[in-house]
Amino acid sequence: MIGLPPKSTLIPITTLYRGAMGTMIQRFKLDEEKYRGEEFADWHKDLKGNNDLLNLTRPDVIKDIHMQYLRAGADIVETNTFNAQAISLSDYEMSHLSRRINLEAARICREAAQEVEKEDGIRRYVAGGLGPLNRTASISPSVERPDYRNVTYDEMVEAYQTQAQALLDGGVDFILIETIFDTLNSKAALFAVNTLFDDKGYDRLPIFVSGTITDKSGRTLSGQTTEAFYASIRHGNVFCVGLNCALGCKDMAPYMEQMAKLGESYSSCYPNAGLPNAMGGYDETPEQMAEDLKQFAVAGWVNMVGGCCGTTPDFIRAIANAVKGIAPRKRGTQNQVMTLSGLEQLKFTSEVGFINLGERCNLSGSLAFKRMIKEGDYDAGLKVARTQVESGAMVLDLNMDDGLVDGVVAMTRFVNLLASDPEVARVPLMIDSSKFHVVEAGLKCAQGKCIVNSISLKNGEEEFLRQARLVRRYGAAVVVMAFDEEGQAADRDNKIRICKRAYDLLVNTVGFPPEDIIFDPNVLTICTGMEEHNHYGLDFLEACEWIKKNLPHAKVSGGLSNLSFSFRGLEEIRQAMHSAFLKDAIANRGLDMAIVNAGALPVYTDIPPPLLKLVEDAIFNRVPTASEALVAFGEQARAQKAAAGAEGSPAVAAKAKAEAEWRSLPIEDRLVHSLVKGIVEFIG
Ligand code: THG
Repeated sequence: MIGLPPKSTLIPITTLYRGAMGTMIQRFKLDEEKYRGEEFADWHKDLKGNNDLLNLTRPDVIKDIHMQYLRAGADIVETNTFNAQAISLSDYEMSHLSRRINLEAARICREAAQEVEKEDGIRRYVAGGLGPLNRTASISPSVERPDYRNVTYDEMVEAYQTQAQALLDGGVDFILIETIFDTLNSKAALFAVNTLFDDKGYDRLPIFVSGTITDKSGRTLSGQTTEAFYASIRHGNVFCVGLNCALGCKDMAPYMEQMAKLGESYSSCYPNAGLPNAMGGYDETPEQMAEDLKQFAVAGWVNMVGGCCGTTPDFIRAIANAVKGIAPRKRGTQNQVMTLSGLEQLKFTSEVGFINLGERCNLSGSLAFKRMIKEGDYDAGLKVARTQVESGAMVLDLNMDDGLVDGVVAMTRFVNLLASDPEVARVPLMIDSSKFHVVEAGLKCAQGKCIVNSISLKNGEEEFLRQARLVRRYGAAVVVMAFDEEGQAADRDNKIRICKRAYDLLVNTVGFPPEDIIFDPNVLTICTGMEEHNHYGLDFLEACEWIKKNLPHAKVSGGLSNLSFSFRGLEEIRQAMHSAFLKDAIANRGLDMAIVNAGALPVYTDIPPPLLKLVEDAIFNRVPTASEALVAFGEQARAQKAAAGAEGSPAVAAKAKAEAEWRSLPIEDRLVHSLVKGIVEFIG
C-alpha cells in the first residue's frame, strides 16, 4: 500500500468530500426495500436512512457516488462509514455488522479510487472515516441528573477500535476522526486507533482529526474553544487537524485562523455549503464556497480543503479549481509549551509563570469534603470546586482515596458532575490517586487535557513505563513523585537521582514530551520534633533548583500544605510558612506549580516580620534551634487558642473582654492574635 508523504514534507492542498453523502444518496431515491436488499428483507426494524448499510446492500450506489467525486477532482475520498460503529448501529440492532460494513466500505472506496487513477493517472487516497457517534460522552442526556451519561469511554473505545481495525484491514490510507462535537468521544477514538498502531501490530498510518464548531460562539457542542480542543487531542499522533461541518465557510474563518496558528500538525477545512436553510437544504453556490475556501488557502491556513454537508460534486470541482497552484500552509514548529485544557486552554507560557492547583477536593485533605462525598452530597462537593476556581485556582486537584469510598465510582461521578458547571469546567483537572485504576476512571470522563497525579518508580520500571505509556495514550501530562523501589526520597541527592532516572525513561524510552513531565520531589513535614526532618524544606528547594537546571522543559510541583502538618489547627502559622516557602521556591528555585489552598495564602510582605523570621529560620534550617522556636511559638498559640476557647465560648461577653485585653498579652500571643484577626497596626 502506498502511504502519504512523510511528515517532513508538505502535502498539497487537496480536496476531500464526505458530508454530501446523504444528499447524493437521496438522488438515487432508494426506498425501504432497496435499503434492505435481499439479505435484510425480513429485518425487524426499519432500515431506510441507514446509509452505512448501503455498503452491503447497494455497493453499486456507493461506488458510483465516490467515482463522481473523484472525477470532479477530489484527491481523497472518505469511506461511507459515518455511523458504522456498534454504538450508532445499535439504533437498527445491527451492531454486529460493524466489521463487515467497514471492510466493505474500504474495499468499495479503494476500487473507485483505483478505477479513476487508471483513467487519469493521478494518485488518489482513501480516508477511513470515524464519525462522532450518536451519543456525547461529556454531556448528560438528563437535565435532572447532570452526572449521568449514556455512553462510557470503554464502550466508545471498543466500538471505535472494531471499526478502525476493519478499515485498516480494508486497506485505507489513513484514519479520519471527524465532525467532532464532543472532544471526549474523539479522545476515545484516538485511544482506540493508537492502540491498534502501538499494541496490535498495525503499521502506523497518519491520523487526521477534524472538529466541529457548532455555533458562532466558536465552541464545540461540548463547550470547548478551538484552542482547548486542540490541546485535548494534540497527544494523539495527529498528522492533520482541522474543522468541518456545522458552519459555512465564512463563519469558520476566525477559528480556522486560530487552528492554523496552533501547532505542528497540518491543517484542514471542509465546511458545509453554508448554513442549512429552513427546508434543511443548503443555499450556497459552488462558486461562492470555492471563493471563500480559496481565501483560506491564500491566507496560508490550510493544507487540505473540501466539502461537508450539501457539497455535491459540483462544489468539489469548483473548490479543486479554485485552490489549484496555491501554496499550502507551512506547518507550525513544534512548541514545547505545556498546554492543559478544560473548556479553555491553560497555556503555560512565561507570562503565566506559576500555576496554583486547588487542593480542597480531596477526601484526605479536607474533612468537610470527605463528609460531603460520604453522604453523597456531590452538589456540595461541586461548590467546593467552584469556590476554589473563584479564589483563583487555575487547575483543580481531585482525590477520592479513602478506605470507605469506592474511588472509581466517586471519581467518575464527580468528574462528570464538574463538566456540568461551565465556570468549573473551564479549568483543567488534576486527577489525584495512589491507585492507577482510579486515575484512569477520572481520565475517562474528562474531555480536556488533564494532569495525572501521580506515577512513580515505586513498583519498578516495568510498571512505571506501562503507566506512563497509558497516561500518554489518554492524553494527559503527568506528575512523577520522587519514589523508587526503595521508597520515598527524603534528601536532596535521592530526589535528584530518582527524578533524573524517571526523566530519562520517560523521554528516551516512552517518548513522553518533556514539557508535560512534572516532578514532585516530595514536600515533607518540617518541625516534627525529629532533627532529621529539619532539612526537608531545603531538600525540596534544592532538588527543585537542580531539576529546573538539568532536566530540560520538565516542571516541578509540590503539595505545599504537607510542609506545615506539625501546625495543624494553627492556620495562620501554616499559611505564613506556605507563603514564605513558595516565595523562595518560585523566585529562586524555579518552582512551576503547587497544590495549595487557593485564596488562603497571605501576601509574603504581609507576614508580620517576627513570625516571618521564625518561619524562614525553620524552612531554611538557618539556626539549630529554629524548629524548636517555631514549635514553641506554635504551642503557645495553641494554648492561647484553647484558653480563649474555654473562657470565651460560648459566652460572647467573655470573648469581647478577651479581645479588649489582648494588648497586654506576651509578645508572641499578641502576634498570634494579630494574625488571627488580621490586625497589623501594632506589629513591627
Ligand atoms: N504531592 C502530590 N499530590 C498530593 C500531595 C503532594 N496530593 C495530596 C496532598 N499532597 C496535597 N493536598 C493537600 C490537601 C490538604 C492538605 C494538605 C495537602 C491539608 N489539609 C488540612 C489538614 O489536613 O490539616 C485541612 C483539613 C480540613 O480542612 O479538614 O493540609 O505532596 N503530587
